[in-house]
Amino acid sequence: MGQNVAQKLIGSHLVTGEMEPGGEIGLKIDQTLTQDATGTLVMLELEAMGLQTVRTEVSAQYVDHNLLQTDERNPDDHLFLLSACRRFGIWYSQPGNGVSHAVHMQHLGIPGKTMVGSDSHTPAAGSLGMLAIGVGGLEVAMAMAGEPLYIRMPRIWGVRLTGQLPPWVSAKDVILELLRRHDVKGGVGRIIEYYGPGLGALSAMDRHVIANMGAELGATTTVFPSDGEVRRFLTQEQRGADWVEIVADDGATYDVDEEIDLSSLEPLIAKPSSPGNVVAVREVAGTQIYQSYIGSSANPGLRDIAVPAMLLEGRQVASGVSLDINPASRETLENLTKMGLLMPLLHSGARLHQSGCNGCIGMGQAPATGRPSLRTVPRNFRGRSGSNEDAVYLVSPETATLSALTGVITDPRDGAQELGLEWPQYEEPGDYVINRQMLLEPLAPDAAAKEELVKGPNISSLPEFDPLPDAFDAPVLLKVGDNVSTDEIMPAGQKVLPYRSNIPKIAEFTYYQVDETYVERAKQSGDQGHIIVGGDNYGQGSSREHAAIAPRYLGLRVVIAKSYARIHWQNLANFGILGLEFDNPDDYDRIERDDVFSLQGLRDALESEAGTLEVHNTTRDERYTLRHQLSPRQAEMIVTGGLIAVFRERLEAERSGREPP
Ligand code: MIC
Repeated sequence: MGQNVAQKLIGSHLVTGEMEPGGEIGLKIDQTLTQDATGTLVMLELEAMGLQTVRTEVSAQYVDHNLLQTDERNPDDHLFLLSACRRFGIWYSQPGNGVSHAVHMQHLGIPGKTMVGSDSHTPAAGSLGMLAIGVGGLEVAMAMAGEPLYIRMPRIWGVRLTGQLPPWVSAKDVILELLRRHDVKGGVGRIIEYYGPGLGALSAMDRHVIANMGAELGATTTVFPSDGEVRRFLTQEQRGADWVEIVADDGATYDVDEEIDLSSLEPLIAKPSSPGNVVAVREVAGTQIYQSYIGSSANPGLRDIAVPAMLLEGRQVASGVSLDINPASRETLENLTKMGLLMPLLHSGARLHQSGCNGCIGMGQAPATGRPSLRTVPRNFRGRSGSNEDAVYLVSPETATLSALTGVITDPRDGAQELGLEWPQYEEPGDYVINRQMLLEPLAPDAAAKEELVKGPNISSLPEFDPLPDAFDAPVLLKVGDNVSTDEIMPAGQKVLPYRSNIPKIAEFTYYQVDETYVERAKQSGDQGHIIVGGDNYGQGSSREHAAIAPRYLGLRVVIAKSYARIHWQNLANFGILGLEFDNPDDYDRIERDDVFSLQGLRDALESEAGTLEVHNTTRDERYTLRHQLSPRQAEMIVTGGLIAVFRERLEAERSGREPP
C-alpha cells in the first residue's frame, strides 16, 4: 500500500513500536532546536545529566525570545548559552539573527530529517518535509544525548488543498480556516499532512505559516511534502544539495480526510483571546484599533513584509495607530533593505523592531489597556502580549496592513477598494541575500571539552526532586476550567521571562494571573504536596517546562484533569508529576478548592494494566475513579523521580560497562 509523507518520515526513523495509532513509538532524532527562553534549562539539564557532547547530526541554539536587555539577567543568559554551545557542540545563533524557526529553515533544516525542539512551534520545519515535533526541554536534552523520542503514534489527518488563494487572502487565512473549523483541540493526537493540487501555489514560507500554527490546533506536528517548491527554496538559500524528494505515494491514504478549496477562502480573524475564536474579518470590521503588528514566527516570509511595504508605499498609517514591523529573521531584514522596501515602511510611520520574538511573547510592544491589537503572531491568550487586559486579534499581513491604513479592522478586499489599491504582484528577488555570519558553528569535540560553562548570578542549577510517594493526603489548591494555557500557568512577558534559568524565582509567578494566592498557599502546604484540578485540554500552548517544574518546586504532586494537551502532559511526567484523568468527567463538578484527597497504592496503580486508581475525597467522603495514560516506561520514570534520574542511572551504567537499568 502506498505511504503518505508522515508515514515515510516516521517509518524511516522508527526504533521501537508499530505505526498503529495510539501505541507508543520511539523515533530516532536527527536534529534539535532550542531557543533561549527554554534553552537555558536544556543546557542545565545536559549539565545535570553529565553529557559530554551532543550525539545528534545538528543541534542549534537560538537567542530570539529574551532580547530586551533591561538589566544583566538576559545578557547573562545569552553568554551562558554561548558557553554551553561551545561546551556541548551546538550551533549558536546570536541575538538579533532572528526567530529560531525561520532561521533554522533557512540555514539548517533538511527534508527527510526528524527534529525535536523546546518550542511548540517547532513543527514549522514541516514546511521543508521534516518531521519536527515540539516537546519539553528535557526531551530535547534526551535527544541531544542520542535517546529516541517517545510519543504515541498519532493519526494522520490528510488535508487536500485544491484551487488557488484569491488576491488579499494568504497562508494565514488557510490555517485560520482550519482553526475556525476545528478549534484549539481539533488536532490533538494527529499529524496534519497537506497535499493536493492547491499546494503548488504555496511557497515554502507560506507552508511555514501553516505548519507553525498547527500547534494552535494541538496537533503533534504538521508535514508538507518535499517537492519542487522546497527545492526552489533550498536553492535560493544556496543549499540545493540538501534537497531530497519526499512525496506521498500514489494510493496513499489518511486516517482522517479533509479538503480546503483555497479559492473559496476569505480573510479571517481570531478574536480575543483564543486562536480558535475565528470569524470572517467582515464580521468585526469597523472596530477601532490601537496597534497593527506584522511579522513574528507565524508570518516569517519575506513576502509577509514585502507585500505590506508595497501597499504602504506613498501612504500614511492612520493617526493613533502603532504599526509595528517585526521581521522574523535578519535575512528577511537584509533582503527588504536591498529591495528598497524599508523606506516605504518607515516613511508610512511604521516602527521597525529587531529580528526576534519581541512582542509575540510580551517582550515589549505591549498594547494599551483593552485596546484592540491586530497581530500576525500565532497566539492571543489573555495577557500574553504583556498587558493584563489585552484584546489581541490574529490576522494575515494583508488584514493588518489595510487596518493600519484605515485605523479600524478592515477586510483587505474592502479596504483596497476604498483606498484604490491594487493587489501587489510580489516576486522573490533574483539576487537574494544570504548571511550566515551570525550563526556560529559548533567546536570540534577536543576544543569543546576544554570549555567551561559561564553562569551569571541569576542562573541557578536545577532543583532535585524526590520520587512520588506510594500514599499521601493532599489538598486541591486550585481548580481551573477548560483550555488553560501554559501562558496562564507560567506567564511569559518581560517581567517573568528573565527568570527562565532560575526556578526558585520564576516559581513566584506560577498561576499569578489566575489566582494570586496560589503560590503562598502552595508554600504553606509545603512538603505535604498538593493537587490541581483542571478541565479539558489542560496545559495547551507553549512547550515551556517551567509550567511543570515551577509548580512541582512549589509542591505539586498530582494534576487531575478531563484531558491534557500533549506537551504539557509529557512535561508533567518528566518531572515526576502524576497527570490523571477523570473516568467520569462529571466528577469534576463535585470537587471544590481545598477538598482534601487521600491517594493510596500509587505504585501498584501505575504498574497495573488497567491504568485506573480510586481516590478518596475525604472532605466530601466521595470516591472517584481516575485513569492514567502513562506507558510502562513513563510510569517507571515517575516512580524513580523523573527522567533526569533515569538517564543518570543509564549513563552511569554505560560508563561503567554495566547493563543499563
Ligand atoms: C510561545 O510561542 O508560546 C513560546 C514562547 O515560543 C513558547 C516557548 C516558551 O515558552 O519559551 C512555545 O511556543 O513553546
